[in-house]
Amino acid sequence: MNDELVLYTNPMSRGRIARWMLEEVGRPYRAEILEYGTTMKATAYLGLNPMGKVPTLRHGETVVTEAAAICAYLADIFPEAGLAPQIGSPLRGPYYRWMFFAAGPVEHALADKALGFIVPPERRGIAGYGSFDDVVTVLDGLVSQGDYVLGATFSAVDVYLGSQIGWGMQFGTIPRLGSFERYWERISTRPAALRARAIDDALVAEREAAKG
Ligand SMILES: N[C@@H](CCC(=O)N[C@@H](CS)C(=O)NCC(=O)O)C(=O)O
Repeated sequence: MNDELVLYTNPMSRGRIARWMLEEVGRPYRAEILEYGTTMKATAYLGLNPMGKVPTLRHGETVVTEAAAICAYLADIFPEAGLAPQIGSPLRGPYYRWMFFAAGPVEHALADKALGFIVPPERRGIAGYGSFDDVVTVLDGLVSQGDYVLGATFSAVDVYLGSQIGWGMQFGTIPRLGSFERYWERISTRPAALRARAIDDALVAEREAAKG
């Protein structure tokens, strides 16, 4: 059976989240670097991800798109990495809860923030995330109650949600609250996170050097 892991990514993209997760899992994988507007929109790649976006993970014949789904898939398919609570564990509910909260309301809220879109107060009932401030308040409480989202144990939800918080602070779409800074410091200094960042940073540097 072909069970090769291939990450389709660009070093300046959410593909960094998937690479971090792959490094946490610790299995060999190969990365294919795609370019914005060209190879990402080529017919061959649209067959894998019709959105023409990165990241995409291919595991043998299985194709997974969406950074959150890639994190959840890898955690489940490689349980020995200990990155997701087992089904039946009392932590499985909170794990789903915060993974989906991060992939839906949080991603939406941060994208709207970056685009300068503010939900009119009288329409908050329609927006799944309510208001940007509500999302920040919930996240502040979440990362203040323990070392990780699930308390004492690091999991795939920290890779995904943590990336949104960390890169949100870097891009100025999320406030630099003390709780966020401390949480990001805790998770982004993990060996797997450092390895992933070094690989993508080196790819960015190579591309800058090639441009001259
Ligand atoms: N919800 C998707 C978002 C993916 C996404 O928007 N990726 C951006 C890079 S961060 C992209 O590929 N943009 C290229 C394009 O839309 O042409 C995920 O979480 O994977």
